[in-house]
Amino acid sequence: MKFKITLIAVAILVIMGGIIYITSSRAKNIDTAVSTSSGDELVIAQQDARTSVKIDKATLSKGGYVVVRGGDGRRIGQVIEISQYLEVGTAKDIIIELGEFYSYDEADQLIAMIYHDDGDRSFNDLDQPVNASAVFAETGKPVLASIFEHEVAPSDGMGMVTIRYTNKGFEPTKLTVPVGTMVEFINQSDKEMWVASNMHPSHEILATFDQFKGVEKGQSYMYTFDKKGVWPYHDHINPALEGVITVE
Ligand SMILES: [Cu+2]
Repeated sequence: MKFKITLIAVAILVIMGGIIYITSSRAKNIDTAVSTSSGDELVIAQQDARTSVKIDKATLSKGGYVVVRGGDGRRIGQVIEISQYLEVGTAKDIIIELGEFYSYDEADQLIAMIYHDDGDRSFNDLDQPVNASAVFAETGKPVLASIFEHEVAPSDGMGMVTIRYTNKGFEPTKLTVPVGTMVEFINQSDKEMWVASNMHPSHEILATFDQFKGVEKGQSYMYTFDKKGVWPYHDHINPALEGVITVE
């Protein structure tokens, strides 16, 4: 009799333990689901943002980056600088140095926003911007959704110019364009193409002019030249193949 009662008591304890375990692991799953559905957020205090941008708090629902981009108040501009890879969760006090190649302009309105990594932990054009996370770096105020609608439009009536990348290299190799021109590099070669600003391998002459990865035949890379100057570039995979774009 005593043995039976003990057995029943043990059975009850095991069942209750199982129920508690299942309930708590379910609760965990629910938490995960909530945090991945959205919840990306950037918190920034008012600042000068001339040489660096300080992010007080970044909450990412997926691993990724905080990216600083240019902007003129009407549309989003180039990527200027990116943070290191950030894990899911909240990171505090991230300082993004804009680098010596960024020169402050009164008209600039820098925008900080979260990008979700595509899984390779290196920043490239497969990474998805979280537009709703975008804030102006100087004020910390949110960026209106309408600004993103103009993101891919070529600048102010200027046309798009195409450079072909063939097995012989870039054609034309020398090109002069007005400031604000979008240039499309199309890979028509049998190899991968990775367009990047000189000097190889650091690419610092025009640091934002960098494809950040190689693409196959048929794919292209677009870049808007919004800084005047002479910008030599090369294929990062085959650096002997070079070209130069003069922006006037
Ligand atoms: Cu290179």
